[in-house]
Amino acid sequence: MKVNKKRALSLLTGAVLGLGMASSAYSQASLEDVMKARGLTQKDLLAAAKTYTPTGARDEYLAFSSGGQSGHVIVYGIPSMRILKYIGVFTPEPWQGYGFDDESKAVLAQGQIDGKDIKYGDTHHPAFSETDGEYNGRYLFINDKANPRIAVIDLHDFETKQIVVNPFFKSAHGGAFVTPNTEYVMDAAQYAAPFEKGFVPLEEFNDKYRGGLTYWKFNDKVGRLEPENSFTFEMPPYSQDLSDAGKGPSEGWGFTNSFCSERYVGGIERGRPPFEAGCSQKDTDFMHVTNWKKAAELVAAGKVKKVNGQYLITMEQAVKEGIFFLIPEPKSPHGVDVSPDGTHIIVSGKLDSHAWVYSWEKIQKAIADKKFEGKDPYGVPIIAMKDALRTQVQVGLGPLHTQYDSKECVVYTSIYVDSMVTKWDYCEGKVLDQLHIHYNIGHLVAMEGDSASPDGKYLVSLNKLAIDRFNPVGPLHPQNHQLIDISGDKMQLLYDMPLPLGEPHYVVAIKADKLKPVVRYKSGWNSRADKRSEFRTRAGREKTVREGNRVDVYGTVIRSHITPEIIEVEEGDTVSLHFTNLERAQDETHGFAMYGQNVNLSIEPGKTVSATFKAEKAGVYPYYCTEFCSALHLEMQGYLLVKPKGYKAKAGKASEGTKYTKADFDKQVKTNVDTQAVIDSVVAFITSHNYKDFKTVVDLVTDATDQLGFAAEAKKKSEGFAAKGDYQNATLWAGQHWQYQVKTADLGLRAKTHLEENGAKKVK
Ligand code: K7E
Ligand code: CUA
Repeated sequence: MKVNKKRALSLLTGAVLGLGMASSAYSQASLEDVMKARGLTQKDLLAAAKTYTPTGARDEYLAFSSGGQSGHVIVYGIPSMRILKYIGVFTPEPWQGYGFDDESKAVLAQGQIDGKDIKYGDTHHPAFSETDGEYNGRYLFINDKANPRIAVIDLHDFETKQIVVNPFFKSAHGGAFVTPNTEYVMDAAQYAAPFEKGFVPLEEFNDKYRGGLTYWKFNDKVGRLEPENSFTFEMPPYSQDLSDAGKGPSEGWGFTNSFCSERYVGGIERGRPPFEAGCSQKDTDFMHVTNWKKAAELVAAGKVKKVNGQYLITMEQAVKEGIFFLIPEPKSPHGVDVSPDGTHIIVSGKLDSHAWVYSWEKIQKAIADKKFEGKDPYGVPIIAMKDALRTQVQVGLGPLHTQYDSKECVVYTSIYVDSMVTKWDYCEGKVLDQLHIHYNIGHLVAMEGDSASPDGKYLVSLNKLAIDRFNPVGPLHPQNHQLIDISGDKMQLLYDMPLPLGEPHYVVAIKADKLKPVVRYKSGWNSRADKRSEFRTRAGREKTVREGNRVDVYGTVIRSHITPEIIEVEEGDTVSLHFTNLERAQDETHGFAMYGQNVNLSIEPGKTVSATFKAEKAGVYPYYCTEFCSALHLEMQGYLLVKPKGYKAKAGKASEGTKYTKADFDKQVKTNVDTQAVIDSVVAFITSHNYKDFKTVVDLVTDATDQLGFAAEAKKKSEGFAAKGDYQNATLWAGQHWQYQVKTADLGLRAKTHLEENGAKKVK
């Protein structure tokens, strides 16, 4: 221990004197040597220069990717393609303590179906909240296709706050898509099913099975969806697919396509042709056009009935009110994408090599003139294709999704079967460029591509197969996101990024400077409920409260101790731990893990989290901090002692390892005086420079001042014990004084280095 202290101190001193590690081991190789050795071409170098992001530099865009079956959202930077975060959404995620603390368990519990915990989600489409059709950087929504749910992620802390379950559907693919001012989040069903719970035979498919489209009401002020103010359009059992909201002239309307308007019911094992045959017989399916503004007015006027706690607009009512229409669209379509100006809608059919461009002006006119070519079997008016279509463009085999460029009329469509991206002009109706990708592209995303003013610049191709692109890692391959430069006339493939976490279907990308996430919570914050926690605890106010068989521990964590360090309960007690992170410093998260109780918390600065469990078995349960938060992180530990019922402690003193004398105390005090000299010299350096011009340094100085305050308290305690001749406690508190000094010095040195590296000026 003594050796450690000396060594640590000498390192601190060395750093103060500028005796840092020598950095002389520069590689002598030239650029040409490296290119030769690694077999790189000029083109590779150009691509590298466009994506390489030097140490410490940041990305221009942040991409939010669905995590597919993982139920998560993946955040990465563009153009570096560096992964920054996995956000736990529909699935527990231990690093964030998501699904382990009481607060986040409550969020996941909102996603239960018929009382059952659903432990995964099949996430498909993330969508940003919008103001006037522009991403506002406040919220992200994402759907779960398998269990028809939508989650709300607050981008002020990148945490999932809410999960809602669709009260009618049994699957939902056509979400999440937001209206231009985030009034509603669209979510369309996929596989038709009865709206009621319980059994309905397939023989009644046409009559009792239904598709639909829910418009989830979003309350922007509190950042939550309001199921009680949301409404659903009942739709024919046509396997509704993707959706998109109108903008500009088409604002107030929504568009949803479908892929099995044949209403085929399979049964391959009964000798019937499979779904894939029966669902692709007709030459066209239907685009569904809905008027959500008028629907909202009907709801507000009390004209819509509530079913299952939500407004349900029946097909009959929708037809009668003139807010629901169908338009033929190419066979087995997939994407339906409204242009940034809201004047056109592009739909691609997987089994048609054309992209179809619809004109909102024509559709609107047909609706106004009540010009329909007929009705479907459910009485929904059908607008003739010729009365809605502007043009069809041959783009390649298996077109899926379309993204809009910043340049007018220019779009990019993913071509699944041909494994390529087709760049084309939908006004002129001609193909501009094609780029082969690897392999079988699904969605693609352009920067701010779903907004009213896309940025263009980069395109990411979300490929379904990776095959031979990466080092083999077994039969299950990673996904491959390919970065493409679209700033010029010709697309250029820049980079491959493997994504090993489910199959991401869609990504949305936002300008990074639109996001303003916090670095710490207000003290004692319940982040999931967005309010101060009733269990928040301040320094020095830690306590344990027993009420019958329930024990509530109000604790705190700070570098480098957990308070309390010893918790005693009785077998059979229900234990509820509540920990508040007292840190104000950036990135000083503490974890909390306990043996055998499934307790695993992430406690970011300011946060209060709880973990409730039953101490079923008598025993000893060590706990500790899981984040390497400081030099004495390993010592950030404690014991839960679960005593057998009726246990009586034996008389006698607790035995400890080492006894301390006055000589030990004096030695520690001398160390502390030396350390203080180091701190003083660092402080002198900092204050003699214009440190207030550096936000990072100001934060570090604030944190260091906090630590120094704790150091002063420990010093006082140590001196108090010394005055009473209790050198055991005096020495230990003097040691604690030194711990705080070391943290202070560490922060001070980080501040000093920052000033040196960033050209701070002397002010004296
Ligand atoms: Cu094409 Cu769910 Cu949008 Cu997959 S979906 S690719
Ligand atoms: Cu706190 Cu390690």
